Amino acid sequence: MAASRKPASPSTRAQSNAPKEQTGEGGELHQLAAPGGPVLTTQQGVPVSDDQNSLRIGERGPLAMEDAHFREKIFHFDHERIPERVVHARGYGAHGYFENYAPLTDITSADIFQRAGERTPAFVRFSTVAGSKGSSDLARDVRGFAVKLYTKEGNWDIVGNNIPVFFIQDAIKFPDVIHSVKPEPDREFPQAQSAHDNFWDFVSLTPESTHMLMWVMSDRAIPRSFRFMEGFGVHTFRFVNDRGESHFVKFHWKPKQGMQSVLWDEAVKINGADPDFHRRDLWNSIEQGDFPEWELGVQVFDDAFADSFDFDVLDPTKLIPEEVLPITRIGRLVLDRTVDNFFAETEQVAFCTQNIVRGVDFTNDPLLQGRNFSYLDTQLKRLGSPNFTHLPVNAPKCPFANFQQDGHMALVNPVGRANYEPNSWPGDQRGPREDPARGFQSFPAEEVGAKPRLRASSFADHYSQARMFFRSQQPIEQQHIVEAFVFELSKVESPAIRERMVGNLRNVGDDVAQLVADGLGMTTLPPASPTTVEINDSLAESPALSILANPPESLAGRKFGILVTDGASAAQLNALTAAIHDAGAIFELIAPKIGGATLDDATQVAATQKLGGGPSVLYDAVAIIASKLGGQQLAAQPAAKDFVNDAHAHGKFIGYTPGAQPLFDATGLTALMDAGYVSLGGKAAPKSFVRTCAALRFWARLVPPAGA
Ligand code: HDE
Repeated sequence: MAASRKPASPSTRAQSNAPKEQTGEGGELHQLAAPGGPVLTTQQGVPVSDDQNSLRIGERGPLAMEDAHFREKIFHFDHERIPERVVHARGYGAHGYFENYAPLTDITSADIFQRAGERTPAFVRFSTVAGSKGSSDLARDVRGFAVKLYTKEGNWDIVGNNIPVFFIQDAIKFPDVIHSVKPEPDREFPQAQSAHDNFWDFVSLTPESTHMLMWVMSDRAIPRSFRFMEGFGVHTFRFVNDRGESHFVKFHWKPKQGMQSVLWDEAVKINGADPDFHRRDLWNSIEQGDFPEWELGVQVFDDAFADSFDFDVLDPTKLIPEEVLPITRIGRLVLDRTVDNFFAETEQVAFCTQNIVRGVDFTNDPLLQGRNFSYLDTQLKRLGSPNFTHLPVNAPKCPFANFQQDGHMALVNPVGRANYEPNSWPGDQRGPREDPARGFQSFPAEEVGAKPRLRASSFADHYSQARMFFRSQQPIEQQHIVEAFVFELSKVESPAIRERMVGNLRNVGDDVAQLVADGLGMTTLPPASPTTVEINDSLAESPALSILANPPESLAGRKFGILVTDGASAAQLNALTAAIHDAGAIFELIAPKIGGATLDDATQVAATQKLGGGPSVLYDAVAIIASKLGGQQLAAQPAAKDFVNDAHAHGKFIGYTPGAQPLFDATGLTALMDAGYVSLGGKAAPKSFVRTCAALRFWARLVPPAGA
């Protein structure tokens, strides 16, 4: 795998000045500038002689106001923050490119789709929705999947999520759903959690959220990595071709790495062990040259399909099953460059749903229409100036020119006399003009009707697809959904809210409602909530909606945790790491001490984690390569016991050498060892262990015995 390379940072703290020594008042040496390195200066370029002490009157006296360096430094520090995003505050971005497979001229005039093999630069930001900027990555939540494509005819933002439907049907309810999920306003907790009264109060009173709730309670809401999740444009958009013909289109991002999620107990523990689990994973994989990749898929359809489909294609609480309308893969998105500066790029990137290009257009999805107001508005608040488009991450990479001018921090300042058009100034003084041939065209959809404030009757079915989603899951996935409802509703203090939610779930299915009610200790099943339309029970299952029904093709990109001790077999360790490498996976060594271990052939291996700092929840599979003495010592260490206990409880594959036996004895696991435990003895064993791990979990261990 080739290592990634970053181009030199466009801006730098370094100026080319002579080397310099800085000394404090008493002549004490604080810092030696590297030979040829930069001199520290103020923002005005004045070299600083002492950055350790402020100017004062007398040795122990007050500070002097005239200390401009001190005041400038503190002033700037005081203003380092910009408002965090009101939603999707916690996120992580990376650069890459989109590569188009084949010309789509028939269907869209979008320039990006006109030529086979052409690459368009891209920036992607993944996020959680509810938590603050510093919250943990493994919150149960929807993930944002926002893609900015710097096309030759302007920037196109596909601001999507990892779930293809949404909580609400009308943008006017967005402040309500978000207020309800955020920390409660009087107490400002819980952080980054939907498991509290306000959220469940709102959603139980908002039946249109039921389909989305099924997704959010499913494993989709606790992805193993950004790399292992799907993305969706959610709304129905339009593709418009050169002849002005429109087709409807839905966008999908399909991860080449396959889908994978963690278990809820793992999520909770990962949040403690590594709150940056997802961002670290993305950063590391790109830095290691293992570039994450998604294919862009489209479902393209016409009015006739829209009219015949079971639901309104403008309703963002509905999806079109792949089995009903297949997805065509039209290109790939590759992330191959980490950011140079988190603030400049990931924090200041401004996605706007209204950023579309010629060949793409909106539909009347009321959520999309509302978003088109919100995003521009929010960027002005966050970035503080209409000139946020001048920031490098937001600026188009194609030429751009207009007569907009001035404002805070204008970085692009046109020269010349004309700042209006039409004008009669000659030649290059006249400035830009429209291009009727290549300019953006809105599809001239016909719109007629009165101006009511209402919800279309075609949006009224809130349960049929929720039921279809549940039925499309594998039994273990259904079990996880039920457990998530039980967990979340158990955090709800008000019994009336719990009952109302179970009443809604009865419309998804009495089976799921009963299981949740049992989990909550309800003695009777509350009555089903009233529905305005009949639930369509004949929707076919959609296997594409299940993660487990669509396992990854390989182990590539997965991570092993290998616990080693002093005296462990070098041959076994080397055979295992070679097999992991061959599978395109990676590993970390965990040792009782961070200094590493001395193997039986006297080689010294460095550890990535100290035992306790690298719990098994951070890995997809684990192995214990221990000497006899090493295993006995591990058996006395709580962190080693947690390592194997958790690996067992989470259905992980566990490779082991005979030295690990005392640890299994000490934890009581010896009696529970199943086919998910693989002995690493024997020449072919490491390879076959790694092959076994491709199943990602030994699911049989997690399925409760029948009748339990
Ligand atoms: Fe957003 N959303 N949203 N949203 N959204 C924002 O814009 C909003 C919705 C999504 O990484 C905000 O820049 C309204 C659906 C992503 O920077 C804000 C409605 C979907 C991101 C906003 C929705 C999304 C945002 C906050 C209801 C999936 C993060 C900061 C109509 C299709 C982008 C910002 C990033 C961010 C408003 C619903 C996805 C306030 C009013 C549906 C991925 O403008």
